[in-house]
Amino acid sequence: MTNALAKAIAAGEMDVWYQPQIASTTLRIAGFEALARWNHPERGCIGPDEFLDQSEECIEDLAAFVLARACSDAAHWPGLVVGVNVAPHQFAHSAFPDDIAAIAAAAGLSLDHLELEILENAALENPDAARAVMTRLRQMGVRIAIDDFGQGYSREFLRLDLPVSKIKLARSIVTDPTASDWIREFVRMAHTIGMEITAEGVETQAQALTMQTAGCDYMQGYFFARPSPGRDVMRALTGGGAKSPSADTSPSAEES
Ligand code: G
Ligand code: MN
Repeated sequence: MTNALAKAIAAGEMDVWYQPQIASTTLRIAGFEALARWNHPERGCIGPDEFLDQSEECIEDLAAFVLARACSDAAHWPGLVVGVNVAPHQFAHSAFPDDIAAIAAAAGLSLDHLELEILENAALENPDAARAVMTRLRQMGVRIAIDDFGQGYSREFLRLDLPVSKIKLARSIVTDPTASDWIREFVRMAHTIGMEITAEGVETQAQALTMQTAGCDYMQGYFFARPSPGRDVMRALTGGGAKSPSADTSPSAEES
């Protein structure tokens, strides 16, 4: 018995879209985050926020589908990183690194072009297990990003010194006008232990400038680009650089 989500995958209704991650210093595209999109026959194109909670039992099917598709799409990109969201219980499996290696090899993607995004809570739930899996993955060349970071405005995470490549600051922090001092100090501390920082959910020119000034290495959000289908990615790559937060243009609200 399969549920609606597994059926949607089998019926070809599930798709993977990509949102650019912009390097703050060059304002060029450094990589893309892969995001599941369901072309629902009645509800239209919907994201995981709208369908995931009813489909928990098939999350592994979805994760495997997104991972395989993202790896095969990214294998055609010129040296860019693809970020893929990983479900907490996937990450808790000790066989997970071997699964990743097999999926990337089948897709023809070099492992150093893959970045796995893990929620802060999932990493903190069992830091020892997380450390073991992260260490294996890092040895294989895979990058690890902590997703949706910082709801508690805590720096404790850095003290764990997990083998993490990048921390993605949650939109709730990025859009908080009082958070810039906290962010600047957090970025400084993260850099001293070799971690990079992405600001997520950047929607305005003012936010982009603040994140750039605070030292964030990458920015992602509607100000730069909305997620778009895989076929549009190559076009974006050949189209050159990204929108500049210091350019004299108003923030874009247009769809991609
Ligand atoms: O949890 P995670 O960071 O993986 O979630 C990414 C989600 O955030 C995607 O569904 C994406 O469409 C959405 N998103 C990306 N950029 C922005 C933004 O600038 N504003 C808002 N509100 N959502 C965004
Ligand atoms: Mn993510």
